[in-house]
Amino acid sequence: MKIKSAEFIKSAIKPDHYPEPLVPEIAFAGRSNVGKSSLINTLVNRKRLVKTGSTPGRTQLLNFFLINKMFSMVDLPGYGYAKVPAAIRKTWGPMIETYLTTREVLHGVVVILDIRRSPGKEETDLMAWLVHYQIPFIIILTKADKLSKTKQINQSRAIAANLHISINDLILFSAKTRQGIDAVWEGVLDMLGQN
Ligand SMILES: Nc1nc2c(ncn2[C@@H]2O[C@H](COP(=O)(O)OP(=O)(O)OP(=O)(O)O)[C@@H](O)[C@H]2O)c(=O)[nH]1
Ligand SMILES: [Mg+2]
Repeated sequence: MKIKSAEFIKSAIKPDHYPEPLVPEIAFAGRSNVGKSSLINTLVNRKRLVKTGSTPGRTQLLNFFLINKMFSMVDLPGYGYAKVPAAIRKTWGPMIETYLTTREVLHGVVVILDIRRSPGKEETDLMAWLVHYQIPFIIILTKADKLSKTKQINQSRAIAANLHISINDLILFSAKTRQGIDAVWEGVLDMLGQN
């Protein structure tokens, strides 16, 4: 995918603040610190379009980015970070849930898992929930560079078994080496109906 433009549009919490629903949208979801923002930066070839960081809970709002003036990527706040104050944490679930259930231009979700971890309850709940609402999604195993090739395969097998899916339904990715970037783009364009 040739990126001609990638622009930050706005941050939002409530539907009133979302951008006008003019273009199809793809949302990026996953635990805090898993690498959602890094994945977006890698996909659009920009080092700092989206803020990333070593402090989990960096992204706290829904952030909308317009790509090639054609579709949007929405960076969702990470779930499951205990150190975020309870008051903020309580608004996160509803904020993400409202977005996912009401956004008419949402075409699909990129669910991001850390290749080194077994999926937790938040992750399996999210995917069950996406299935329930018939929202298309793809699953990325990121930070693949942290494991040897053999371990990448073993971990993918274990995660696929855990999720009761085929290993072919998992896309291995690294923001560091750019491994898997074409496969991620293919999945994203598929959800946008552009393949
Ligand atoms: N080695 C390696 N590090 C990564 C990769 N992706 C992200 N990271 C690092 O992981 C940390 C978190 O990355 P972010 O992209 O900010 O994660 P996030 O999911 O957006 O985090 P929150 O916004 O806090 O939910 C940063 O220090 C990144 O540099 C990857 O593929 N490989
Ligand atoms: Mg982030």
